[in-house]
Amino acid sequence: MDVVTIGETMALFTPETTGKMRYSSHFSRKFAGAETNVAIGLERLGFHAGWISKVGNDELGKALLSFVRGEGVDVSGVTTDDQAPTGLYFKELRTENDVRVYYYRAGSAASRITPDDIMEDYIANAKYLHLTGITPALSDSCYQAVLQAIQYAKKHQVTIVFDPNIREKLWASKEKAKEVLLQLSAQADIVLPGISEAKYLFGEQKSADYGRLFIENGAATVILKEGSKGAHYFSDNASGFVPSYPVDRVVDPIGAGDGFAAGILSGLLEGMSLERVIARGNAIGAMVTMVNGDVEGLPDLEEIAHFMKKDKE
Ligand code: KDG
Repeated sequence: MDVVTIGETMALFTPETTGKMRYSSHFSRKFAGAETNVAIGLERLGFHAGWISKVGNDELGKALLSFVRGEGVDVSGVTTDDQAPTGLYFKELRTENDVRVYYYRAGSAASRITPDDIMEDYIANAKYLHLTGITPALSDSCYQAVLQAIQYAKKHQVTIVFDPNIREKLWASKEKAKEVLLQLSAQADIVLPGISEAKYLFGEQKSADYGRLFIENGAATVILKEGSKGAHYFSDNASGFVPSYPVDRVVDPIGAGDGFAAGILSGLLEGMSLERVIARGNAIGAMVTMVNGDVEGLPDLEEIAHFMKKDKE
């Protein structure tokens, strides 16, 4: 396994028309979750990812599992919970610049992931452990499961990549969110915050100061995303900025950060330089925004090469 990830994937409903969702009566049903977005992104690029989760013993859980399996992700670490349903998520595309998400996931099957669901061998056999700040926000048992995974990763020298993915709706308070996300950022080798997330965690600072603060907090490498502009990187001995790629039209920005993470992980697995790794992450993030759905715009290697080359012409 190249990468193992842990988290919740939900049935995603998107209205077929834009505007206020209250007037929509037709929805398309897709599946999405930050962690499987990354895992599917990696599979498209020719790598192998495994996903640890729980789904409900219901129709959406079965469909979700076969969708993720069908994309090539290893789902042997996913169990079915008879006591709780698969979570739901609605994505309201009001306008191009106003996308809102609504969760119906409290008490979902995935929120019942526990440390017992984390298999030591499964983590030990991966090269990277990908974690997000979403999973620890789902419940205390999910938080404990994440800590368990970190412990196994450290024991077996598996590199930890952490994307804070701050979802304020899921946290009881900003203080709790900050405490947990800083704790997890400190455990990670590579942290992938967005600039607004860095601000959430450290207050208003200059980009270079965010890099320093994450490194002082414990990370070895920080890749700070600045949306459509590109990303800054910081490590003990290097720092820089890699610009992003122009986008024809943003259709749906949700999932771009996960595409970015898939690009970063795939580039690292290929042994690329940090600058090339980030260029690929930027390109995939940009490509994801041009397609409706979290995973539908994730490219394969040929598509990504074409997109990156087009920008140079
Ligand atoms: O990054 C995209 C995710 O936000 C989306 O897939 C839903 O996992 C999700 C979440 O918890 O917000």
